[in-house]
Amino acid sequence: MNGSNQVPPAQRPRKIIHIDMDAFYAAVEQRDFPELRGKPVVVGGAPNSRGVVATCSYEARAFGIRSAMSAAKAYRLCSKAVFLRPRFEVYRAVSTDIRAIFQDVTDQVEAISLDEAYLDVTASSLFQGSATRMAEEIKRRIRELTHLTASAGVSYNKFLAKIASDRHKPDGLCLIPPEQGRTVIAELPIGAFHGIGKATEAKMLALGIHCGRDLERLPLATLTQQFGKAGAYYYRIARGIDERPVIPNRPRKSWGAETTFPADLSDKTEMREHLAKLAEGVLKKLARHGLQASALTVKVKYDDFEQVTRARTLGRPICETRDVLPHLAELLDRTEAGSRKVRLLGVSFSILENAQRPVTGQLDLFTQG
Ligand code: DCP
Ligand code: MG
Repeated sequence: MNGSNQVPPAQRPRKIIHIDMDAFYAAVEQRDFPELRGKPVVVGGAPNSRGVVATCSYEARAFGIRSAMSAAKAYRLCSKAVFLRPRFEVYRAVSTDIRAIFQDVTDQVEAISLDEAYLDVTASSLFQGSATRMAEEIKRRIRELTHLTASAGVSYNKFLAKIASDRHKPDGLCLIPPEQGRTVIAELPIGAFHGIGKATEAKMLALGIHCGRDLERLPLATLTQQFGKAGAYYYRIARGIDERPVIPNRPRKSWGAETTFPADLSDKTEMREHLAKLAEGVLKKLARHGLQASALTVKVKYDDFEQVTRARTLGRPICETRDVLPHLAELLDRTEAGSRKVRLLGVSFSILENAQRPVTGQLDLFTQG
């Protein structure tokens, strides 16, 4: 092999993908309530409250409504917007689904929030190592599984991958290759730098720094003098250097689901059915993550809000819902459910291990088509 143009791994640029869902909470609401599609939708506090906007649909953004704005101001900007309270359980469920998709690509996943994650795919050989095609596939699978769109950015570090995912929103895919990194940063308005907040932006503008190019002109000493420790970060970012690693989130030790009922339950058969449904949902999720559990916990909240849990370890992996049904029933029997009314039931599975699954099971998702 001719080694002359082979770059040693440590110097080879990394391949980082940043994924960010579009108008996340609002898009989930428009998905679940089709009558909201095409309309300005604001998710957050009530317009007549002191609450704030968590997010809003793109239609609402056209009126100038933004995240973190007071709901009252959002109402002034667009009184015909539909104002909704957030449904966090639904957003969390979507988040779990998209994280499972990321895990199919690599275990080097750092989730930043419910709707946002960085993936380091440098070592991944899927699609002959094409990070752009991996990002396309992730977007396709997110759409298929959740009926929502995500935007993806591909670059050689976290800073640029995030800039890239923002560029072609919504439903965007943008690659910033190493040779373009510095140009993109040079042209970037200073307020668009992630990590530069409103106060720093104002200070930079006062110093005559309007874009990346202006920032790059300043010597390190001036930057640290003006901005302290952050100065060194700005100095490097201005040159397209960001060595922050993708730090995979620690695996969770347990997974669960619970339901609060609109009316308290007193019938145990009904309770067992609910537990079975909850267990089935969680087991499906575990399977998608390639995980198996060997212990389960049932949670019961009585109508007076007192809460108890009952747990059991089965010395073997749990795969099928039908295997856990007798245990769910037994755990429920060890509570006072039935003689006391129940307002909430929950099931969680713990002691997770990676399921033995064939490697091709993972690759299949990507080799077709
Ligand atoms: N969020 C929030 N409060 C904020 C910002 C965001 O509660 N100040 C929530 C609501 C968003 C979600 O986090 O839906 C994701 O935040 P993003 O910044 O990614 O915003 P969106 O996904 O809503 O829109 P975009 O399409 O710009 O990513
Ligand atoms: Mg988003």
